[in-house]
Amino acid sequence: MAYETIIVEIEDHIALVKLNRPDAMNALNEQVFKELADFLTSAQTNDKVRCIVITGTEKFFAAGADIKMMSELSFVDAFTGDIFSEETAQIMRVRKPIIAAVAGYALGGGCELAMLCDFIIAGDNAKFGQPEVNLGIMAGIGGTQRLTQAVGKAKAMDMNLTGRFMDAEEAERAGLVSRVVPCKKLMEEAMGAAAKIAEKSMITVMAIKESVNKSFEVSLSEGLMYERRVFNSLFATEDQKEGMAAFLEKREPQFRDR
Ligand code: DAK
Repeated sequence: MAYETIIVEIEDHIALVKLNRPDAMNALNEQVFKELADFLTSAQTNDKVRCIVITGTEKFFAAGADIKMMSELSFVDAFTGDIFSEETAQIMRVRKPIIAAVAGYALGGGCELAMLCDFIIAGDNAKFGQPEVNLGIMAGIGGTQRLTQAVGKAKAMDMNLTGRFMDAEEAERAGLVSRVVPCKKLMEEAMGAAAKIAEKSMITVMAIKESVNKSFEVSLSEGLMYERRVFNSLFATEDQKEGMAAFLEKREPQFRDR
């Protein structure tokens, strides 16, 4: 599939995906989600990709779903078309790690896309928000769910009901983002984090991602049991032997994803 709304570069086992609708502040339409889902699904089986970074520009990650596209939708269109649902499901099925590198606006569907990633690194000019309420609609891809899990009820209600934006500092304090760095250093930081992940055992990395995500779906006791079972299973890998041998021999491990 040739992409028009995203630009993909793969280097050193990192796929850098840039949202590319600059005239509309990277507003998300069906084409963007289809292209993103297509690439991320293909990355799953591409040995050249061990970690993915999704980003926008220095001024905007994405200013939300495309309001022009949505403005003419009827209830029947929205209900039967069920836009974005298959693509977001596909993105959720990606087992390789995905980092969102967010500078500037991440609003509405843009904030939700960032939250679909495994973690968010923010530039100090980042602004997060769920301003759908100003348009007479509400969040529809996790802005009332994932945001609440990330920042708690008080801030999620505040952001969804008032439509106010949260700056990078507040987002870090609230647990929405993992790190805040000066905007100019954002890509260096995000690519550095991706490089660290890319050098680990892919089996271990995918097991960790799956296990953390499990915590959102099941009770604590079930989650702990799941974690224990996966932990035990990693002792069947060559990479566990290599990782521990390397530590004891005071050298860098050479993981082979076996
Ligand atoms: N859609 C379309 N175009 C947008 C846009 C958007 N979300 N955001 C910005 N643009 C366009 C503007 O129309 C403008 O285009 P031109 O007039 O130059 O042609 C250009 O980008 C620059 O925007 P501004 O002139 O407004 O720039 P400012 O710096 O003054 O303001 C801003 C930046 C980000 C504060 C402002 O543009 C803004 O408030 N944008 C809208 C933010 C917003 O309301 N986002 C939420 C959209 S609703 C669904 C699930 C989820 C969703 C939908 C469906 N289903 C499951 C079905 C999600 C909904 C949303 O995200």
